[in-house]
Amino acid sequence: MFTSGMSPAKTRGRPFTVIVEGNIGSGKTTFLNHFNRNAEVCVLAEPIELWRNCKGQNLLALMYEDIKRWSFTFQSYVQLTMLEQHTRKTSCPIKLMERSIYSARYCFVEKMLQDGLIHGASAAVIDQQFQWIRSYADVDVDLIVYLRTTPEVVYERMMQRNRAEEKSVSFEYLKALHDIHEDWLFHKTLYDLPAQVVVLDANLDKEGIIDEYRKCEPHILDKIMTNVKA
Ligand code: TTP
Ligand code: MG
Repeated sequence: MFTSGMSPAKTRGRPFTVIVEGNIGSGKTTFLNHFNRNAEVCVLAEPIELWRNCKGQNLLALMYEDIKRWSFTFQSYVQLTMLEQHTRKTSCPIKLMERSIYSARYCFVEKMLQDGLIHGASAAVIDQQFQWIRSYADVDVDLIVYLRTTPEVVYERMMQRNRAEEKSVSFEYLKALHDIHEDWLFHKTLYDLPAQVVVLDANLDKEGIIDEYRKCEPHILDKIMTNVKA
């Protein structure tokens, strides 16, 4: 299941940090909820409510209404809110996050760049901020869980979920995002990987997915003792 070699966990001074990645609708929130009942795990769901309400402004809706106009504003705010989650203090030995500054930059800004939906100058500013954050803030992670799906499955789920802001998201958009996630996390040909990757089959239905999630438990929960001792 591991697709890259083990690197020593950098657990001193911060929790063992796991980021959960995968396409829109791949089940990241469901995965987090599975681990939420564990007292040792600090679960940080994606700050989507902040994106929907930044001082009364729904940035997520604005972004989908006119991506070219709002891509920079939206991605800047995503980066800030992700930084806040990466650096949020917790007394738990394990931190589980939905997404990260890495996927915001490597998947979403990447997609916008590919499509000419973000100006090169705007992407450059996001990159400079991203590089500064990586150099001066502790946004290191210890494990990436990749919820691997097909674009067909996530498109179906997204339609069923029916988030108001996502009505305009096309199959082609999800397919392209899928390819980017694959290149980054599976083929490992796009950008760097901040930690080793565990790949799960997230196409499974509700019953099957719990067994698949359980496969991840040792990789996450066994870190409790390691981290307490560190
Ligand atoms: P996701 O981050 O994929 O979260 P989700 O809740 O849809 O995933 P899951 O079902 O697996 O829990 O996407 C949330 C929305 O925000 C989606 O419409 C894509 C958008 N988004 C961006 O446009 N840019 C970004 O950098 C991020 C992180 C999300
Ligand atoms: Mg979610």
